[in-house]
Amino acid sequence: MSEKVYIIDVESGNLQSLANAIKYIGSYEVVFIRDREDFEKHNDQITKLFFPGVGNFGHFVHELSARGLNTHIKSYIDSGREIMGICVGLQSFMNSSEESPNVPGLGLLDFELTKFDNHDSLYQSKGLVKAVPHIGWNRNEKIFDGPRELSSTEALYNTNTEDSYYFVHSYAAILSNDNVRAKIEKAKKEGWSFAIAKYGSEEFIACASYKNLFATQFHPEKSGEAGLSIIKAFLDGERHSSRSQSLTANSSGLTRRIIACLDVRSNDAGDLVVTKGDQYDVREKSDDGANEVRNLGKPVELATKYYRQGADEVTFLNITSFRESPIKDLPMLEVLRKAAEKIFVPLTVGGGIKDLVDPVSGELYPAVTVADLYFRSGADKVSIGSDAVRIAEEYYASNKSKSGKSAIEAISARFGVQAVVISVDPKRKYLNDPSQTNMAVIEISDPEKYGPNGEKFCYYQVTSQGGRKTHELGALELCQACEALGAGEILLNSIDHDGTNQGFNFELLKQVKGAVSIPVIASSGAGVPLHFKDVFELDCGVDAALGAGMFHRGDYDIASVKDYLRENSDINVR
Ligand code: 1PR
Repeated sequence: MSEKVYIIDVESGNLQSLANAIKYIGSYEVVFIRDREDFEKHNDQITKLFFPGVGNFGHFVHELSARGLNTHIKSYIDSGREIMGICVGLQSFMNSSEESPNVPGLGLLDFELTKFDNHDSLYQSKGLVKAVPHIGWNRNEKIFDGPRELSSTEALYNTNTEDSYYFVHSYAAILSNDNVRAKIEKAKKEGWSFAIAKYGSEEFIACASYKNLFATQFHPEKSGEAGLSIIKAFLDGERHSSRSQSLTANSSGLTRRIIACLDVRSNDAGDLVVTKGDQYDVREKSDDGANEVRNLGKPVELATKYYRQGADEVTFLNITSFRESPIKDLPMLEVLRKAAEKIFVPLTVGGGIKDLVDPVSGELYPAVTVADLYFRSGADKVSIGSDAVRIAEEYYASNKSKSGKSAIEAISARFGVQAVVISVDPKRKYLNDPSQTNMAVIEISDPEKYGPNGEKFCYYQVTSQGGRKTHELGALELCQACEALGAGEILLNSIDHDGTNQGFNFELLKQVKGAVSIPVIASSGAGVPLHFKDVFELDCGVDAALGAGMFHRGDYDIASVKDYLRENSDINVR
């Protein structure tokens, strides 16, 4: 009979991935504990409890107490049984968070969580702004078992200083001053173990452990094989482990992410396929006029292949979902569910995230419900395209006031800013004179790049509905509005570069990256590994880069792009 493992579920995000990871590791049965009654029903049998959370600290802690779970969790810990906290789970063990003033945490650790600082001297010295949230793969700088620092061949529940793990958070227990450092030293003497990681020049607690309690700020269930081995060590009760030799470590710090993107839609036979357009046109040009949708393979198969090749994230864009309700779009949910059973890196899904009215019943499904459906199927982030344009237009029309009701605000309030990506589909619009628009204009420096009529200026005009509808709004203005409303990341496409294999759009990337302080993913135009080197060496500090066609056609695989970066640059990759 399979052993039962329990997960606290206060509906704060993608818990399916954790359940999938546990089932992948061994023959475990996963039971979700949603409230006090569930806890009381199973209490006597629980010996391994996972305590995961994403999103807003206050919302999470409030849900724990509203569901009558906080006192049960505390007495469970006091009873000496094993518990593993993840992300906001770890955070809730602290006293409080700047994110939600006046909301007390469980108070097991005497720290206050604070927000990472955009104005970090390490970034400023290179003329950059540090993107917050801290999203991506990072390493532990040091691990302490009590006061003793572990060597590079030792590990705490397999957590070591050489593998990279997936972090996604804006707040942390940051070692900001002597007072906080003194608290860490005191806790170490009392028997607490800590892993310390670094974002820019800010050190923070990446793991904490005391007797039967172990907690990580990163997501082991999203950290590939390295993360799965941590969950396994916890399940096996292996607190101390050692490696026969140390691994070949990456250079220190946050890595640049390589993302594989799969544009998914139904072909003319009704099958869900991965497709890829040239400047958003996904139909083959054929002499017989059939012009079928380009079919590059099956979504789950391709995504799994990219995971095995070392993709840091996988993005699915349901490129025609604006025509139909995703509530009815069950094949796409099935794609996500199946992908999440085998892929243990972050999954993003986009397409049709907005308030929806069911065409048959007339019932309203708010965007947050649509997003919840995707999170429950295994997504870690949702990407909003067309609706973000509408929301930004409303934001400017109302003199930058926030209604609190838009999809961006509602989803980030419930699931955290890190869960909301904005997918931008801009197209270059040439201008003779900057006064022709109110948008921020770029002066084109290279005469060879002047417009067809010698235009020396341009701006990037946003589109919606897969490039079909243009709007009197610039990419920069769209991204700034979305950041103000609570978006956590920008996926910056370029219709001009999409499918051209000529490299990323530097002009656009520099303009947008210089105007926001959330991470920006470069997208559109990658054709060879050199293009990734070029975009990461760009002086604006792009956080991640995405490729589609070059991977789908098999021109290059993800591992060969990373090998190329390791061999030909100082760019840090996982
Ligand atoms: O508007 O919220 O329903 O979301 C729809 C989503 O589908 C948006 O994210 C939009 O970008 C995307 N989309 C809609 N139509 C298309 C199309 O191609 N006809 N795909 C489309 C956009 C662009 C990139 C692509 C990169 C890299 N795909 O994601 O993967 O350009 O390509 P490359 O490396 O081959 O150059 P909503």
